[in-house]
Amino acid sequence: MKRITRREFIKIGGMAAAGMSLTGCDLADMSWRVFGGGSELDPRFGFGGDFEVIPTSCQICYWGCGVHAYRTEGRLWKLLGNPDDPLCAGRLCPRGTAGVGMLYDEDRLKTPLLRTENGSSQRFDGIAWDAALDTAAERLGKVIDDYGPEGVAVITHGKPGHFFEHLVRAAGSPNYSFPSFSLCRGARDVAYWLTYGKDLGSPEPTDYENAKVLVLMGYHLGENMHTTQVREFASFVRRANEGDAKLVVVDPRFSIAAGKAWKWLPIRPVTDMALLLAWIHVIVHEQPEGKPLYNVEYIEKYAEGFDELRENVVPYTPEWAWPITGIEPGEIRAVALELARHAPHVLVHPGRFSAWDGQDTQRSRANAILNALLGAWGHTGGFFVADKPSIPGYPHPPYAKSERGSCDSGEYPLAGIPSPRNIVKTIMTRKPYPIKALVVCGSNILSCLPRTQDTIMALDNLDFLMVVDTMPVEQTGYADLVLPDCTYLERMDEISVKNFKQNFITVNQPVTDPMYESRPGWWMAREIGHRMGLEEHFDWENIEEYNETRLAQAGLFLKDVTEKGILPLATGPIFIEEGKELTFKTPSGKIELSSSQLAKFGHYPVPQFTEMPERPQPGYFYLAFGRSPLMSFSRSQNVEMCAAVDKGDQFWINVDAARMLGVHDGHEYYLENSDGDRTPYKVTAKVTWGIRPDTIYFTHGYGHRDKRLSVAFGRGASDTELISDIKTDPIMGASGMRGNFITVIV
Ligand SMILES: Nc1nc2c(c(=O)[nH]1)N[C@H]1C(S)=C(S)[C@@H](COP(=O)(O)OP(=O)(O)OC[C@H]3O[C@@H](n4cnc5c(=O)[nH]c(N)nc54)[C@H](O)[C@@H]3O)O[C@H]1N2
Ligand SMILES: Nc1nc2c(c(=O)[nH]1)N[C@H]1C(S)=C(S)[C@@H](COP(=O)(O)OP(=O)(O)OC[C@H]3O[C@@H](n4cnc5c(=O)[nH]c(N)nc54)[C@H](O)[C@@H]3O)O[C@H]1N2
Ligand code: SF4
Ligand SMILES: [Mo]
Repeated sequence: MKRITRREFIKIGGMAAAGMSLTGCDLADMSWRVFGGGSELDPRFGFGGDFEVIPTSCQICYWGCGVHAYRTEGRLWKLLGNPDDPLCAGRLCPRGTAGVGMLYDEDRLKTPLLRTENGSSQRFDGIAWDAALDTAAERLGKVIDDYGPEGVAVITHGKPGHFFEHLVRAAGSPNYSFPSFSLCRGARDVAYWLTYGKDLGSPEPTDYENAKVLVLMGYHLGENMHTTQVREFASFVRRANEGDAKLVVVDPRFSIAAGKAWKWLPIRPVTDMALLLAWIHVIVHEQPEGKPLYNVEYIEKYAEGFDELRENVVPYTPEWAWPITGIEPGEIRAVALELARHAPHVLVHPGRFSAWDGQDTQRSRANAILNALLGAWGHTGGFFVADKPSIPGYPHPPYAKSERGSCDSGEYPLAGIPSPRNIVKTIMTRKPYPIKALVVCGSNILSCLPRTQDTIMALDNLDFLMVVDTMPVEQTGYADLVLPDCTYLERMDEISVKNFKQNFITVNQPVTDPMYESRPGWWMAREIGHRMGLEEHFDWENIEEYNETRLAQAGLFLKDVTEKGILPLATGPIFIEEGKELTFKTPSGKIELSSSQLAKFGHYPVPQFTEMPERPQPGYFYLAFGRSPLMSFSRSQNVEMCAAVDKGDQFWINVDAARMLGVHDGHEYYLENSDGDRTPYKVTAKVTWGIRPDTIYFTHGYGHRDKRLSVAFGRGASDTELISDIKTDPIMGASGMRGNFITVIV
């Protein structure tokens, strides 16, 4: 990775000791707390310990499961699922349980840190909060004076990032961005919004618990660990084992889910669009039993654009798709027939991580269209349609309109917000205008953004980089100011209004006081806002008042949420079978099989297939990546309990491919992409038949380089550092990350 000169990466040795004491924290006896409590000690099963139980909500990923935190002698002992929570129904995933380890992680950021120059070297000094907040306000204010409000940008994910987004927008900048959009599910959500007038959001409104046929395409449930989905999936698999349902898994790798499947279709990577189009072709053009396979009544009642769609997919036969995808026509037809036979109680899962190959909105459109042809939207076993609860936002004054617009506003009118990648590009190129200050909160931009080398170069162009984080992840080493957020277990955040089968409100609340000198992000944003003269936008005293005010607008009280951690809301019917009337907020008021919006903006209104022009050279492989069940993105690798169990720091390679290259199971190797970017550490080979010979797989979030992360440092590879070839979606700017080829250095 290219190192820079001006913004020197500050290593552990460069950190001054001031303010680094371990105030109020005794970590010596932590291990028994993490490892010791077996289920026989679980207070829920009768252990008579002296515990307080605090209902809160997990923020290790953004599913936001309800948690019961068990506290004893002022310390957190255990985290269990809140049985009243409609999402987790009382069971957390392993990452959620490991929140104890995050709270008591000794490597946490402990005090505000300021970059200082000392002759030719730079270092961090621990500074007091007042000085840190003054510095933040002054440096952000200076960039606004010199370059206008658009010169400040923010990249955030989850809570409390929202308050920093608010800070930057209150200051007049439209440059706020989330990795959860254009690096994750944005393309899928735009596609569903174009098709049904409603995005899928999170949690997804899928009902595979009741599906008769479930198709997972690049969606590796069981490794991808959102609790609700795994629970529903387990119940689906039970039915499948009893012969009542069928699972189809499309994945170049024999995933956990593939192991439960009726059919595993090991597709050639990034050719899923061809498979979807072939399924659509069969469903609208073939009549093996003498009648149409699509849901004629449903399409006539709810959809428009069918003729244009039918015309469009004439060439996309299973025979056409076979050489592209590697999946035989008989297999393609068998799945299409099974779907049609059980429609509308079927689901071709829309997936979540959809930033693949530059045709992501169109591929997700093909998925949305296929589901519409089967009538899945609104039916049990397909998608439920729960109206969103209306809890107004905080009534702060409107944001000033930016004259210049966001840094990519002209480019992707259907996206609504700029992509993090375009913020980085703008910082690098100063086009259309300079961005000179960046705030990062709750996102790890060196792990989530492809072309790490660009990101690091861009950081060097900034006058001010402020990172709000809990851990000394590598990006903090490039910051001018590092602000230590407390963990979700030490603070309250903004309420979450969840739109699910049962709508509800939840909130996280402190289980312990903030450790060390850490403080809640909402407090930092408010303090900085006041120092920047934005008091009108921060006219609340604290987070409780903020939440109270929001809830009062809907006649609700915060204590009703904090008491049980969950406040159920009226939901109404969610399936056609229950009397749900379907309406669609598309321009035509119908499901748009042919999208008028896409046509308006000069895109194909119906999906077309464009093959990725490159294929791997001999000795190179498609780079596939995914989740480890024990890890949340790049954020739990330093939790000892997760690291002790996880085998995510391995790469999968096919037996034949390994033999060809001379790679041996269990041995360690460097990985390198076709641009010569190499992993900094060796990674262990897992030689297996469970992956296509043209593909290498490993899990995302590894390859931490900062020595201050004593557990994570030096383990595994970073997929991000190997992704140099970004395939940008022309419709909404997703940064497609599945277009790179890699090899093993033997
Ligand atoms: N444990 C855990 N669970 C999580 C998260 C986490 O960090 N940890 N994060 C959550 C979030 S935000 C998201 S977005 C989701 C992401 O989870 P998913 O939406 O499931 O996405 P990925 O993790 O990218 O999926 C990887 C799967 O796709 C396969 N794959 C790779 N290339 C292709 C291809 O071209 N075609 C097909 N058909 N398959 C391919 C891989 O082999 C792998 O099995 O997970 C969520 N759940
Ligand atoms: N190469 C590659 N890139 C990807 C993906 C991939 O699979 N491969 N997945 C994509 C997807 S689906 C997503 S959703 C994004 C996720 O991208 P990010 O949201 O950037 O995810 P993380 O890597 O977990 O980074 C979270 C950061 O927040 C910090 N943090 C944790 N808790 C707190 C807190 O309470 N407060 C504050 N202030 N900080 C906290 C962590 O220490 C970490 O530095 O990445 C995307 N990028
Ligand atoms: S799925 Fe796991 S990590 Fe995510 S919120 Fe739920 S318990 Fe926490
Ligand atoms: Mo994501």
